[in-house]
Amino acid sequence: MWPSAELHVHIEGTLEVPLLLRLAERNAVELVSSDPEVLQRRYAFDSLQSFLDLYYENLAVLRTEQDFYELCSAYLERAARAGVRHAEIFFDPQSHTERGVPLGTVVFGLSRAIGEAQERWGMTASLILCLLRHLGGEAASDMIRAALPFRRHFVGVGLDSSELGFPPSLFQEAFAIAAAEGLHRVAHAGEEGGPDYVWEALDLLGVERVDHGNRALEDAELMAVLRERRIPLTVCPLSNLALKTAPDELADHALPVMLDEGLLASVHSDDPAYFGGYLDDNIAALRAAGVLTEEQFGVLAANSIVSSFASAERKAELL
Ligand code: ES4
Ligand code: ZN
Repeated sequence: MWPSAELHVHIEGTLEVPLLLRLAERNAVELVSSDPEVLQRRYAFDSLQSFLDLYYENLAVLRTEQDFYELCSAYLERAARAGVRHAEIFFDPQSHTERGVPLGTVVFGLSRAIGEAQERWGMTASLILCLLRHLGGEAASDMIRAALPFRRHFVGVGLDSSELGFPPSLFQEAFAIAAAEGLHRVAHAGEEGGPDYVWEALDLLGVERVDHGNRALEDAELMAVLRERRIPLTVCPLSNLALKTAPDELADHALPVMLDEGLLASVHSDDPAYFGGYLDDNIAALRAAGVLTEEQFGVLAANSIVSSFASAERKAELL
């Protein structure tokens, strides 16, 4: 197991069925069923939107600081076992504030778990605040402004949720506010959207990293820019399979092409509770597909560390 950095995981997407049931009971939130098998069977999708519908439905069980702490602690413990030495964790504050959960409740719970993971396992982790595309540009700007009092709890801003119809251009003001605060900037692009979404994320939002980016391969000029500027792509193979944003066989995934083209790609888990696995499971599935050499797995792990926002000292320690 190569020491790695997890750079593309949504904390709300780490909500496993047993914890979902426990939190639903504790907070008196009614679920469609109390049978874990029935709930687990719903974790089957045919598109990004079909997944997002369930993801937003389930996260309604998260209400208190303790809930967010337990969610994040469980993730970090599992990630440590997967060889993750540094994690940059997405959270979707609008999905919580919209339901009346204060932002402080979310960030204090998550931050407490991160502090403990550092003490327990010497793991480093930080938070990236993700803006929800489907709520639009103005809501995104309002969210980032409302988050500034909590600035020390996160290192960057990201962009996620439904991609098609919500291009990066709508979020220029929010990302300009983030940039002025010295926050790192990343965005999901090229998952379902075409190369034009990746261009916009680079040119209009100034992102330093592209989440997914699979469809960048359709544009040779874009690939050259990503290669020359060393823009990382955080690739999520099991997510792509689950959401049908890649061919049905992992052996046909674009990842080997990305490496052959000299792109700075690394492997991540996205929403591991929903897509069938954590970082180690993604690596194991790629290994089973037999399309990457052991040396390339080493390159992918090193790429994850190089692509992170960890300090130069921390990167040197992990490489
Ligand atoms: C997501 Cl896989 C994916 N894509 C876009 N937004 C998301 N939020 C959580 N998982
Ligand atoms: Zn994602």
